[in-house]
Amino acid sequence: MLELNREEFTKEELIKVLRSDDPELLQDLFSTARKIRKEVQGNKIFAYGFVYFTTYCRNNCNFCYYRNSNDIERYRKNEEEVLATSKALIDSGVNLIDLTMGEDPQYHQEKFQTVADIIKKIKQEYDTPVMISPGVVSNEIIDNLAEAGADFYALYQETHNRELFAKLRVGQDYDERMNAKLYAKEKGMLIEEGLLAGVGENEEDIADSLLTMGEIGARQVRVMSFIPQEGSPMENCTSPDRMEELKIIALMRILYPHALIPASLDVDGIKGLKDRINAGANLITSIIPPKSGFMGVAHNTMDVDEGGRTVEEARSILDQMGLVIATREEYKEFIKEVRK
Ligand code: SAM
Ligand code: MD0
Ligand code: SF4
Repeated sequence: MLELNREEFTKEELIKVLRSDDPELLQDLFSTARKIRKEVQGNKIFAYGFVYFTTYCRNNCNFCYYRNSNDIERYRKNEEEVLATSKALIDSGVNLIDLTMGEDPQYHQEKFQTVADIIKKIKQEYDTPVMISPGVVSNEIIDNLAEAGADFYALYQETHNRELFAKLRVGQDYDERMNAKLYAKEKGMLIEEGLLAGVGENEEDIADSLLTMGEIGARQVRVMSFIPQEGSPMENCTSPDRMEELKIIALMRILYPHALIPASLDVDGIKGLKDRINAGANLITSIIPPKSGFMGVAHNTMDVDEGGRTVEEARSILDQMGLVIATREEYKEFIKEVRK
């Protein structure tokens, strides 16, 4: 039996847990993860609003619906629309706004000035933390985004196996992506690292990713199960069994007790919330206002217009679990501690 209640795991031990289907070990894994979360933040869970404001993208990631070659309807929202949706999300009780985009050539051309202006307004007028998920951008743009006040830079490697990376993020450079993240950290932003489950990785790859997340100093770490996308090269690949994602969430919690770890509503909608929180996640992401015309990523419309991806809906589920959504002030306090 592995001893789970500790922060240090060797790579071999991680692999052993990832390979195990021993019910006793798994029960122990999830209850240890929950216990650690409770020790760190009691019954509080954080919540992020998701604002995917341009779905144009120059890249061709094989797993993604929004890849450039996919013949789909796209949108690019203006500053006013982004601010209105952000404000609605803040009023509904989210702790942070995640400004996400495809790698839209138009924003690159104007050096992200519009994005920097939006960040400043959300920070100054709405007094709310901001995460920026722009894909790979130049150091100069990172400087501008940091200066505008962005708190978090999210950029997921998806895997730390370079060969697999090349198959997933076709034509993109592994080091360029990693270095953008590290540069953002150097400039004072907190960084989020992430991986995809079910894209051809093995247990050793996952263990490498879990350890790398800590080595690069990521303060938010995520895993999302791959969802096949219509019209993409991986359209006919199967979505993995969710146990893989849940085990990874629990291992991240045990390895990194203070990390922000999302339960993303993007993978299985609101019905997937409980299992992910029970695996040790401490943050709900991909909250999107209904009927706003903004989309998700992996499941781009699931539960959105039905009002399933709202703070209110999440709150009622957490309530049954004896948990509550933290206030913005509590979240700010948390990241202040994390920064120390
Ligand atoms: N375009 C930016 C980028 O790629 O970094 C930011 C947004 S991108 C849409 C955010 C993340 O969504 C990806 O890094 C990937 O982890 C996740 N994602 C995209 N397609 C997915 C899919 N089919 N299933 C699960 N997750 C997916
Ligand atoms: C989420 N759909 O949190 C969002 C997205 C980008 N920073 C996050 C993948 O699940
Ligand atoms: Fe573009 Fe991001 Fe999708 Fe890749 S994952 S195609 S960079 S939107």
